[in-house]
Amino acid sequence: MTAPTRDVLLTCPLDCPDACRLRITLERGEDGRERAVKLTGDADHPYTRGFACAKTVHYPERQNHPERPLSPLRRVNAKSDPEPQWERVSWDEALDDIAARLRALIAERGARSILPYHYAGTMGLMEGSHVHALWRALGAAELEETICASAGTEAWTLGYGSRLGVDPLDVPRARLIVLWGINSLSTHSHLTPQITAARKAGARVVCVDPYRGRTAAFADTHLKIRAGTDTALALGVMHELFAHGWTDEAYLAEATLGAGELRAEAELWPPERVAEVTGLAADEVREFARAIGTTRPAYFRVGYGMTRHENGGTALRAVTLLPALTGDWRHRGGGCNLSTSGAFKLSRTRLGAAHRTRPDAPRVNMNELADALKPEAGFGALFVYNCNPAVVAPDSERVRAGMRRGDLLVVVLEQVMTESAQLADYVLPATTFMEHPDLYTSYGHHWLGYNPPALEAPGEARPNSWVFQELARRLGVEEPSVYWSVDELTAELLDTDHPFLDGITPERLRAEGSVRLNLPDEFLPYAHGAETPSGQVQLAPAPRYVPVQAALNAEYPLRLLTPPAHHFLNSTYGVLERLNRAEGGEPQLLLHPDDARQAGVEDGALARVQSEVGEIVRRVRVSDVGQPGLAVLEGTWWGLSAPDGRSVNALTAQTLTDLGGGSTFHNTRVRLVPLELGEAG
Ligand SMILES: Nc1nc2c(c(=O)[nH]1)N[C@H]1C(S)=C(S)[C@@H](COP(=O)(O)OP(=O)(O)OC[C@H]3O[C@@H](n4cnc5c(=O)[nH]c(N)nc54)[C@H](O)[C@@H]3O)O[C@H]1N2
Ligand SMILES: Nc1nc2c(c(=O)[nH]1)N[C@H]1C(S)=C(S)[C@@H](COP(=O)(O)OP(=O)(O)OC[C@H]3O[C@@H](n4cnc5c(=O)[nH]c(N)nc54)[C@H](O)[C@@H]3O)O[C@H]1N2
Ligand code: SF4
Ligand SMILES: [Mo]
Repeated sequence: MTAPTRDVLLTCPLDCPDACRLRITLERGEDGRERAVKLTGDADHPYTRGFACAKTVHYPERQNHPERPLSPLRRVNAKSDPEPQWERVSWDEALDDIAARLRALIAERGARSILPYHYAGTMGLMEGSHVHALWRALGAAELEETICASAGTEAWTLGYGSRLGVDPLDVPRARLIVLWGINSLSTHSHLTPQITAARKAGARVVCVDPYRGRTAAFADTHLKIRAGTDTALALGVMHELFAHGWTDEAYLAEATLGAGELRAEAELWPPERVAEVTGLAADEVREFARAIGTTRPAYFRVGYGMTRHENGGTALRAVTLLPALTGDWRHRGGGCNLSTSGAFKLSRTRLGAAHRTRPDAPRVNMNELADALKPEAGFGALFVYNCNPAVVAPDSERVRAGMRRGDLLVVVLEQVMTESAQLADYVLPATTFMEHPDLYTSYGHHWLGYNPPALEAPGEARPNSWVFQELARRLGVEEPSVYWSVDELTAELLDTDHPFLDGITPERLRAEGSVRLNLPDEFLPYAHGAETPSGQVQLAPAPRYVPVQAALNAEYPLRLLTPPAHHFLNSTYGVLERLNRAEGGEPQLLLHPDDARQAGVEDGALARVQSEVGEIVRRVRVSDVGQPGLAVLEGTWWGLSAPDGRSVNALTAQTLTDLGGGSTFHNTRVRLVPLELGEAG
């Protein structure tokens, strides 16, 4: 007899632009409980088009993982002991004790000595965003969520205001597609069918990336740019656009401010100078500019990759101004996309109790967690959820040392025993997106999603919101928004007159599950101006190319990129053996043959990779994917998969970007030292 099954449709909660509509098969076991057994994409969703990515198809395995924490755990040995030992405790015991310790801390040093640490493990508006309300109501430290998108966001905002972009379903109309600093085949895989449709209709695809990853290999042309030099390339393209009269003067006059200043800066960048800085050939620059200047519509898809350098905000701003010069914003399918999130004009004033943010609360840039965990910074409690800082935050060895402090209360609310959870005093078991209701926006398309709870929570797993409300009660928090249900939050968020949300009621959202924003059929967000204070696309001040301070030198001759891996979603799937194997079983360093010779390491050998911040050991793969001087380590693997048990972020620094206080994960300079024979690492 086959077990009874049913299918449910849910939005993927992960930090990925695609926010897919998933079809999940649930099967009732002999114990009477339903479990997810299969996951694919909803064939009826116009953007998801029936497929899930190579990683999330395995989500059920992650959810049903035998080592998933299903009850609160209290650490019984010291955090300095590398082998954690746990005892199971009840929710009441855990929450009573945590609340008592927080109360004592608040009495002694104020709520400002509590540091919440979170990012986008779930993109849910309730479980990801609104749950911060507790900390604001208490007056805890305010975490600046800068690890990913803040440099790009600020750069975009300077030029255009809020982040609107080309409708992804219009991409097949483009005749030139430029994928600039984005590995979209891995990180935004549902754009691929749109690009392929454009290509079938004659479009050319150009990828600008320092190394030949999946997307560069897929493109018709790969511009193998030297990392951190995109501003120079963008200015060089502008030079050619102005010189050949390829700019759209009518658009510049009507919709932009500052074209004269930008032109003066671009005149300093003839292709020969660009070639020197970027390592590309002058003719490659000319040819690229000609394609951009003479092909309409041209669609630019930019990613956050190019922003993860000291000068990354400016780089992104320079690139995103190109479609304003060509007037592409007036052509359906033309323009640019960094993120579509600005189109979700929800009423956010009380989301996460933003209205209760205290101007005097200490602010912590999340890229500077290593510093914030030094004893002298004064924090007595760290509360981690939706995030795995021991692996993903820069300077991760110092982060781990801080978490091990005996005088710091560390609570980790998690679905998995991550390396951060291993460093906790308390691990609290969290539910997954199939087990709690939530609402989802997207940063790659225009559908708003609602998920009902599809499965009963296993064991004692609880939603973040439940945990925070239980703590709030124990701490005497009165702020009403802390206690909202998903229905109350939905009503609040949809309580707006913005035309993009016209006709989208909570009832309709719950009934349909996935609802397209009420955008005009022909969505040309910047055809006549922008959402800046002037109402115009802001071209001034002109972006200027500034070389990174961490310049390569004899001591540190290699630039290290650490971009996402195809089979991972940040560190979310690190627990799955199957996906670790699909990525090659261990993280491997891609290195140019010239550099391998120079360093005296051979293909397949282990080597020490040293930066100014730390050291790791990795196996080397010799390959000409990039220019000489470039090294690549794909994926934020769990340390335990590496030969030395260390995370790649043992090498990266807290250095911030020029705009937005962002992370600089691709900015690291390193050197290689061969590992002596017989040396274990
Ligand atoms: N499979 C998979 N998908 C993911 C993720 C994942 O971990 N795995 N993570 C998700 C998240 S949180 C995010 S933020 C996105 C990130 O995805 P993307 O926006 O694609 O950003 P990155 O992958 O960091 O970088 C993209 C590309 O930029 C290149 N790059 C690095 N430095 C430079 C530079 O100076 N100039 C140029 N032109 N290119 C440069 C890198 O080599 C890389 O190929 O992906 C999301 N999707
Ligand atoms: N070297 C290097 N480092 C990087 C990057 C890089 O390119 N290179 N990328 C950076 C980027 S772009 C980002 S966005 C960050 C991402 O860093 P993180 O935001 O830490 O993302 P994940 O590693 O996916 O970890 C998210 C965790 O949240 C948990 N989680 C998911 N849903 C829930 C829930 O409902 N409740 C609770 N309590 N937990 C939940 C998951 O189990 C998972 O362990 O990493 C950054 N770090
Ligand atoms: S991770 Fe991204 S591509 Fe994969 S299923 Fe989720 S939303 Fe879709
Ligand atoms: Mo990210």
